[in-house]
Amino acid sequence: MLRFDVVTLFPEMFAAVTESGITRRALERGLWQIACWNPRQWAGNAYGSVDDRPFGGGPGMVMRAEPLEKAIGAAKAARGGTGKVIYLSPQGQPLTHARVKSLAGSDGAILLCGRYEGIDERVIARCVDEEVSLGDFVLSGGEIAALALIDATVRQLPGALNDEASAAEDSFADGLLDCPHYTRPEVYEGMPVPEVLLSGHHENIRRWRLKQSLARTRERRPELFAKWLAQRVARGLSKIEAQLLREIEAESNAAALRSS
Ligand code: 9D3
Repeated sequence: MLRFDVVTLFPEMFAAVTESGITRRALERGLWQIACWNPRQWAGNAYGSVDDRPFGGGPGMVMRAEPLEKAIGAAKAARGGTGKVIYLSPQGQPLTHARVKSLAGSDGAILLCGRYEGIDERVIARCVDEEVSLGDFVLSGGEIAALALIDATVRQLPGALNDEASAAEDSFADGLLDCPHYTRPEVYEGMPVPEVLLSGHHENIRRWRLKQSLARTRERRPELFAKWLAQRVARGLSKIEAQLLREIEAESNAAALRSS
C-alpha cells in the first residue's frame, strides 16, 4: 500500500491532499495513507526551537539535525523500520513522470520538508536517499513540493481516477503536451469550436488531437519533442505519425515564409 510519512513543521498544509479532490477520494477508498511527523515534538529544549544560526555566519536559520532525525526515526518505526527518505530541496533532481510512476508502484516514502535556509547537511548525509526538486524557482519550503509529489503519485494509482483511461492518456504519459479542449457553447465571444470536434468522426478527431499535441510540443517544448521523436523513430514511426509530422513541418515553413 502506498504510504507517505511527511516530516514537516506545517502538518496542516497536508489538508490540501487529504480534504480535497482526487487525492481525498483515493484516501477514502483506502488506496493510500499519510501521516505527518512534526520535528517540533522533538525540539528537546524549553523553547521548542527547531532552527539555529548557521555556522560560518550569513542570513537566515538552519533546521537542527536532532529534531529532524528523531522525526525521521519515528516515521521509519511506524513503517516497520524501513522506508526511503526523499528530501524536497532546490538542490535535488527535477521531479519527472518517470519518478512519479516509480513511486506509485512502490510502498511510498518518507518526505522530508525543509524550512528556513534548509537543513543541517549531516541529516542529508546520514538519512536522505534521494533529493528531489520541482524546478529552478524559489519556494518558501518543501511542503508545496511534497504536496505536488503526493498529488502526482496518488492520481497514478489504479482506481484513483473515475475515468480509468485518464492517467495513461495524461500529458507526459506519452511524452507530448496535451491537445486543446473545448466545451459548450459552440461559439464563445465569436470564437467557434474547431469543426472536426463537432463532426462525430472519431478517427479524424483522434488524428486532429494528435496533430495538435505534436505541433504544440514542437513549438513550445522543442527538447521534449526531440526526445519523443528519437524514441518513436527508434521504435518506428506509424504511418499517421509520419504524415502528421510532414503536415506540421510544411505548415510551420509556410507560416515562417508569411511572416518574413
Ligand atoms: C532565498 C533562499 N535561498 C538562498 C539563496 C535558498 C533557498 C532555501 C530554501 C531557496 C528555497 C528554499 C526552500 N525551498 C524548498 O524547500 C524547495 C524547493 C524550491 O524552492 N524550489 C523548487 N523545488 C523545491 S523542493 C523544496
